[in-house]
Amino acid sequence: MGEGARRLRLPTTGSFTSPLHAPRTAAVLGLALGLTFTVCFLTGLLSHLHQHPIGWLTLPSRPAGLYRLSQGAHVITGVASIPLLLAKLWTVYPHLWARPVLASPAHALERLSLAALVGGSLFLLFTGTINIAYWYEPMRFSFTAGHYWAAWITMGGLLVHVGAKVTTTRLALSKRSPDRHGPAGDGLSRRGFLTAVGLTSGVLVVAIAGQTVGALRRISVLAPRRPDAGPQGYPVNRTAAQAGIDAGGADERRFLLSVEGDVRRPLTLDLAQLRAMPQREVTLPISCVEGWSFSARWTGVPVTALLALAGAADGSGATVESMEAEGAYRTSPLNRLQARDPDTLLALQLDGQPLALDHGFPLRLIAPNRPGVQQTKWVRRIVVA
Ligand code: HEM
Ligand SMILES: Nc1nc2c(c(=O)[nH]1)N[C@H]1C(S)=C(S)[C@@H](COP(=O)(O)O)O[C@H]1N2
Ligand SMILES: [Mo]
Repeated sequence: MGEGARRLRLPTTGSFTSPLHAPRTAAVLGLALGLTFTVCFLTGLLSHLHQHPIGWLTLPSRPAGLYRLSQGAHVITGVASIPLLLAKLWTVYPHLWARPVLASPAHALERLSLAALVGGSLFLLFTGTINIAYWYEPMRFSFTAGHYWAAWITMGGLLVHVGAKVTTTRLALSKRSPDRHGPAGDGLSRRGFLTAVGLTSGVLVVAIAGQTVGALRRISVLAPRRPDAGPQGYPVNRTAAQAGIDAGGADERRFLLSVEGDVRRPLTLDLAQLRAMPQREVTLPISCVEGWSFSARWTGVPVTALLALAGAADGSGATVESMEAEGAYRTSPLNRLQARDPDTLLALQLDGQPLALDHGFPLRLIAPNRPGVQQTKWVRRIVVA
């Protein structure tokens, strides 16, 4: 090895003299990544809490558009992180040649945390990206479980890394920093490099944000979903055909909704009876966990009215069930705040027209501040708990 290394002339950290590898460049990129990862982590945790509710924490049904904003921000800041992370790794890779490899137990711990940080970051950005691109083959594991645990591991690594680098970062960014202007090399300047990285992130953001920001939909060439393309002018995630629902299954004349469980008067209502009840109109978004969303006008029967009619106790929650035979989106929970919100509807209409079969005809749930996966389509039963 000694002979080989001498012949190959391995570099040392000192062989890299460009200001693009200097601590100041790493510090600027590190701060940007610290910000985007913190946004991703907090918005990701919120999404997790919606889908894995914990007993003592009842999520509010307001503000109505909060989940839309939060999950939209998750995917946008996540995508913006891709060029930032690649640039950061390139800036600091000369440290791979630092010797000795492990100087002390503390140093070994710091290296271990870096493995968690770098591995976890690459894993999160990769799995997140292929998920929103509908490329599932490389994932032989549950996306949410893998992505969720990787987020904790990454943020743990990030915390140790921030602790280890806070002094260096302060110094590198201060006015007195020796590498403030860097050695005047003849290559790309630090400012040029950081501008190029920032612009790449900006272009990616504009290219994807149209899946949730309507004004950008025409220029967002990478947006997996357009907010205006689909039946009735809105996108669909799983179609009725994919969910195994045919027009026969959703037959108007045979359709019956039941409200049962912990109620004094179990109900069975047909469509004529539902249409005869007082109707409410709300403007609410569908906000998919994948970050795309659209807002629309929905008309239907408030769930509170049905619960009152059935004699459910105040403060009950409920499970909403689809006529879909199986699948992860067949049912969704309404906590007591969501069940009691006057805007939580079983919708019969979208923008004044009967729902298209793909949007959940004859009856779908629409409720404020909720992930799209919980806006159950083809609703057949409400079970009060
Ligand atoms: C390109 C970057 C990223 C994309 C496109 C992305 C995408 C997604 C998507 C689509 C979900 C929803 C999964 C579902 O409920 O089915 C999600 C959840 C989540 N993401 Fe990301 N993500 C990215 C980066 C990150 C990063 C950097 C972090 C943490 C620092 C993170 C943490 C989380 C967490 C904690 C969840 C919740 C998982 C759960 O519900 O159990 N993500 N992400
Ligand atoms: N029964 C049922 N409901 C469902 C789904 C489904 O596959 N089956 N997909 C969910 C998902 S993931 C989203 S984002 C929204 C999308 O609603 P849309 O298809 O009307 O746009 O419906 C939700 N409701
Ligand atoms: Mo979704």
